Amino acid sequence: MAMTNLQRDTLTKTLEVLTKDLDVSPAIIHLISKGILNENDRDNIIAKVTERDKVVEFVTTIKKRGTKAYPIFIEYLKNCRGSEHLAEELDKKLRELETEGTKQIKRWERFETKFHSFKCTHETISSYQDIPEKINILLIGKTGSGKSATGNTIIGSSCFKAACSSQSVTGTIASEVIEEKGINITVIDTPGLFDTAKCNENVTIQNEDLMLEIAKTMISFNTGIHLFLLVCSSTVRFTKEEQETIGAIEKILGKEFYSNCVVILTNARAQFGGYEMESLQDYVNREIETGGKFAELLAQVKENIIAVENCFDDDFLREKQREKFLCCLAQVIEANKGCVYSNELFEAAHKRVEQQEIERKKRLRKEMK
Ligand SMILES: Nc1nc2c(ncn2[C@@H]2O[C@H](COP(=O)(O)OP(=O)(O)O)[C@@H](O)[C@H]2O)c(=O)[nH]1
Ligand SMILES: [Mg+2]
Repeated sequence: MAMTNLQRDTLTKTLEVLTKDLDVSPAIIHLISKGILNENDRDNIIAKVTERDKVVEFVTTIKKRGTKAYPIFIEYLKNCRGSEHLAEELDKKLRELETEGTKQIKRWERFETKFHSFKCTHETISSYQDIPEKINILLIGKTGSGKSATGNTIIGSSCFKAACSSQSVTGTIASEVIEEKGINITVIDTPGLFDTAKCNENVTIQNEDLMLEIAKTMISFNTGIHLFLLVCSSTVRFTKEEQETIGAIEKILGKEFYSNCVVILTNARAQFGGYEMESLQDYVNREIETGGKFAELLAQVKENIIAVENCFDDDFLREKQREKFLCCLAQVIEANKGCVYSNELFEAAHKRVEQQEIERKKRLRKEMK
């Protein structure tokens, strides 16, 4: 079994003191006698020119030698005259990292219970057996809702440009592909749709042009869309503008899109993250009880809703959230039994947009007469 992350991190964090005080030759002999290192390893270590580089090579090598390597090395340090303090340093650092790790896990668990309203049957996406090997995810929503940032959370790096202002950064449709534990995930980011729900003629044309472009792009993907992520900011009230945005999306894509739709509430930390704040589940329950427009949307998407924090400044939280987020998405895809928003549906959407365009021109001609 591989050395644990905790053991490896301890060695990394104590490398400085090891390079100063470790006498590497007797340590190599001891670890060879215990079957941790071999002659080849010794030659590689000794071949390094400086003492410092020898220690670095030694530590790098034992990190790859399984869980037993660590306790055997510590035991050696404890029993080797003049190296006892190194054993103490490593013990101290390991305990420090352990406490830190426990704290981080607790912190994540608190966010996890707050951000998620449905249970996942597995803890990693690769455990979902009944999902396709290729998954297409399309991000839609208003500019500034956090589509690009959500795309980055899914991909796990800053591939999509997220804005610092409310201006739309994604000028055209952008897509990124990652391979996640044997599953190919394509994330498609779109420019701000329906930025203003005033629905004046220009905005309508912009939206329709964009939907045409999306439909065309989708038709070029031969597997259709598994998930539409309808991105809304959790800190922005679900106003008439939000409703109209969704209404306009529905008008173009058809009601069928709800079957593959998950509502994503961004900026989750500000809305649900605090100790005293309500959880996403409480929020959903409250909305359903009140029975407004948001409750209608929740019913349409079968209460598939996830809160996400795209701006965690902590790698651990980012990774944990990403893992969980991917599981939630896999869970929805599995529950959908692989059903996709197909190319045929996109073609129908495409035709609807074209038809709307013809009617708009007719209307304009009439008005000009
Ligand atoms: N604090 C916080 N800021 C976010 C979150 N998601 C997006 N943002 C910020 O909101 C702004 C708009 O995000 P962006 O992804 O560009 O929105 P888009 O126009 O829908 O693509 C950017 O400044 C993001 O950094 C989030 O979950 N938390
Ligand atoms: Mg964007």
